[in-house]
Amino acid sequence: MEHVKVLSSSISAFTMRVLIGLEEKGVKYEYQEENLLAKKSDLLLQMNPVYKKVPVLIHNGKPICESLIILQYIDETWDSKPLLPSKPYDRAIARFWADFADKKFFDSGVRIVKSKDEALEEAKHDMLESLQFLEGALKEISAEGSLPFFGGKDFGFLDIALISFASWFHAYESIGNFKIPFESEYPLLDAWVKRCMERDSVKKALPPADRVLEFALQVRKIYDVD
Ligand code: GS8
Repeated sequence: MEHVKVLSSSISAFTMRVLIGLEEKGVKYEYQEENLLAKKSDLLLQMNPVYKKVPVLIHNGKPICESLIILQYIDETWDSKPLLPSKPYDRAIARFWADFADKKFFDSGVRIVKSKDEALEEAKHDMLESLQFLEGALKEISAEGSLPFFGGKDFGFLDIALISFASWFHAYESIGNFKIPFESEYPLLDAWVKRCMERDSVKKALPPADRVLEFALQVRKIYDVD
């Protein structure tokens, strides 16, 4: 009997990727919540001794770490319904933008949560710039919006990698005291977010926006930002 366990945090966009991936593939799993602001479990430290972070996927006792690597592992292991595109070029592009989201978009989000004044304004500017790049990527991949997803006609790897961050938009906007101009500036992303939110896998994995904000405010307090 196969056993799948996820070491998780409900507010972690990285963890949400893994949950959506498993759900899309119809894989049953055991869920273990980690309290990131308190003591990490011995199991997490043992399974991810390098980074000590969630998510970790434990498959038949063996750990896999790093959300994008886990998502690719899920895709290769349960290959009924592919998440990555079939052509090498399309796969490379999907991986490129997922990596971009982690390096650029996520980084600006962390800076919004942990900064104020000039640094906060800079972080907000960088986030809007990242969204502009993603709007352009979606325009290209979706043939000007005629296909519904970053995966083209199907919801796939890059959709999963990106949609998890939508759960943090409210926190970024509240802390940054600004409104991300989705409708006017990023209309394709706006429609795409709404479309993804209708999927059961996404609905199930994404936490309520106010819970994420509460967590972000706790982080801000710990870092003594204000
Ligand atoms: C990032 C995981 C991560 O930052 C991935 O899996 O893709 N590159 C990795 N996990 C955070 C929670 S989400 O912000 C985490 O576990 N933090 C605990 C800590 O830093 O101690």
